This record gives sequence, structure tokens and C-alpha cells, in this order.
Amino acid sequence: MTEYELPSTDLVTLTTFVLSEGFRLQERNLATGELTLLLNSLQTTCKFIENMVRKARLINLVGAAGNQNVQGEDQKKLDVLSNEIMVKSLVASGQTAVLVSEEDEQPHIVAEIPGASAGKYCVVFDPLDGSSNIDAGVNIGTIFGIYTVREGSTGSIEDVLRPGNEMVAAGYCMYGSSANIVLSTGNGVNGFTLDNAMGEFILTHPNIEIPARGKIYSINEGNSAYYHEPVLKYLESIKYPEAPKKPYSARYIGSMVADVHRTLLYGGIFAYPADKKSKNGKLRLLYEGFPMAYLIEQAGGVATTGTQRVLDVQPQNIHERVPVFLGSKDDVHDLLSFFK
Ligand code: AMP
Ligand code: P6P
Repeated sequence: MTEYELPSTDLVTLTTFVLSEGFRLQERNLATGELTLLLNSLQTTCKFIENMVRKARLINLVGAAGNQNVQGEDQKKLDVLSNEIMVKSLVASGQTAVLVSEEDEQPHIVAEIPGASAGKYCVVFDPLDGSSNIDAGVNIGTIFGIYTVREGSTGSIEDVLRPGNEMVAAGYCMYGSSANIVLSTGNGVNGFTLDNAMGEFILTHPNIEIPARGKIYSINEGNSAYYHEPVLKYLESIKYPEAPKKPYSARYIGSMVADVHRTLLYGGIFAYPADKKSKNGKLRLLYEGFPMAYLIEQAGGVATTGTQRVLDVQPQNIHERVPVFLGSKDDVHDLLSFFK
């Protein structure tokens, strides 16, 4: 008989994990259950997108949709579908007031949507990050961050033009060899793996803590010609270290969710710096920089723009970009020493 080792001693599903935390708080009158409903709606959305991604090639869902998004990037069919799924399900949850999507120029103000009932949460998200990899079957993912609306607000763009340090939760779902949800609600980071047969995400990575130092650096060195001096000097220090230190290994997938997930589990540093070509780098602040910085910090790591903590940046517009260096605290501190 083949041995089947349970993934964890107590076989906790994401649904149970979120419900029990919510129940614990509700018992103490510290919660109403609204965030629990929102998180479970997000979970269902990720399962739906995972199902689409898994069979995209088989149902001709890959390839260009024939139009461009607000970023001026060619939208893939899966981008469009994932965005529609996400917006519809978050509105239907009845728990959201404002939605910001990488794919939509304007925020969705739920109170202005006919027939929709608004809630108290604002969700900023990239429905399918890494879309340039979709056609090659490489890992892609959904990234989200959650704010509570400001006191007395029924939902406006001002509710999402706030630093990431005001978020109450953040997470991502990576669609790869397995589907993994990594989530934090402000008390550490937990990872869940989808058991397709059960249709449940199972707790497989409780209390993720990023190693203090890693051996991997993750950056698109094709942009080296444009890098500023501090970045070039840092890269030189880890590629040609003084003996007895060993050079770091390079790993770059070009899909933020996959590169950050590996950095979170193995340690090291991921970077998309500002350079002479792009003064704020490429990654978007609200729905890439903030959620990933939130998770990395909650796991004991560091996330900086090179001059300030990513989570402290005050957004000026919902699609602005931000330079990102994130990962193991010792590695990011080494990098920062070249910025001084
Ligand atoms: P609620 O009134 O249910 O929207 O929750 C109020 C606050 O309690 C949320 O903004 C969270 O900070 C926390 N909270 C509520 N439910 C949960 C949960 N299931 N897991 C973690 N934190 C929660
Ligand atoms: P480059 C994907 O398009 C993305 O937004 C992130 O997922 C990824 O980290 C980055 O762009 C890759 O950009 O310029 O290295 O291809």
C-alpha cells in the first residue's frame, strides 16, 4: 500500500483557517464577519481562475485578446477573463466599496454600480500577473491587497490612494505546478496548496518566515545598461565576492508572483529597480509593490524602494510605478549600503 503522508498534522483548509480566526475575533466583538466573507470570496475567485489557467491551452484561451490595457500592454484572453471574474465576484460578495484593477483605468466604485450593495473593504489587485508568460505555460498569479474604507467614507478613489502600511490584508495565488495561496492578515504569513480533487486549499506552509540571508538574486540583468551605480555595485559584490564568500545564483522567471514566492521560501533578494530608462521601475505600487512588501515584512523580510520603505510610499495615482528591492533582511540591508 503506498504511504500517503498528510500534508500537515491537522489538515486545515483555508476556509477553516479564515473562519476560525474570524470567529475568534467575533466572539470578542472585534469583528463582524465581513472580512471573512471577503477572503472566502477571494478564495473562490482564485479557484475559478486556476481552473481557467489550467485548461487555457485546451480551450483556446491563450493568445492576445486583441486590445491593450491601461498600461498600454497587449491584453491576453486570460487577462480579460480573470479581470471580469474578479470584479464580478468581489462586487457580488457585498463586502467591497472600491476596486482597483491593473486592467482597468478607473477604479470601480461599488455604490455606483446598479443593483450592487457596497461593503467596507477596498481591494486592489492584479488579476493575472506575469501574463507575458501565459502562452509558455510559466507560473503566473493573482495579487491582492485590502484596505478598510476611511472613517465615514462610502468609497472613493481617496480610499485607495493611501500607503500600504494602512492595508489590513494582502496575498497572492500562484498558478504553477501546484496552485498556492499565500496570505497575511497582519499576524504572520501562511501558505496553502490547492488539492484539486477536494477543491480545497490545504495549509501546507504555516507561519512562513523568510531566511535572514539567501544565496539567490532575482533581477532582469537585460536592463543592466540602464542601471544606476548603486545597483551595479551591489550586483558586482554578490557576483564577484571576496573569498571565502561564494557568488550568488541568478534566478529570474519574469513573473513577480513566482519570483517573490521563491524568495519568500528560499531567501535572497528580488529587485526591479528604477533605471535610466524607467525612473520608477516597472512594477505597480498599489497592486504589486504594496501586497508583496506587506507579505515579505510579515515574514520577517525587508521591502524598500532604495530610498524608503515600500509600504510608506504615498500613492499619487492608482497605476503609478515603484522601484522594488525585497527579500531577506541581511541581503536587502547589504543592497541599501550601496545607496548610502
Ligand atoms: P470585520 O468586522 O469582520 O470586517 O473585521 C474587522 C477586522 O478584524 C478586520 O479588518 C481584520 O483586521 C480583523 N479580521 C476580521 N476577520 C478576520 C479573519 N477571518 N482573519 C484575520 N483577521 C480578521
Ligand atoms: P521584465 C509581468 O509582466 C511583470 O509585471 C511582473 O510580473 C514581472 O516581475 C515583471 O513584469 C517582469 O518584467 O521587464 O523583466 O520582463
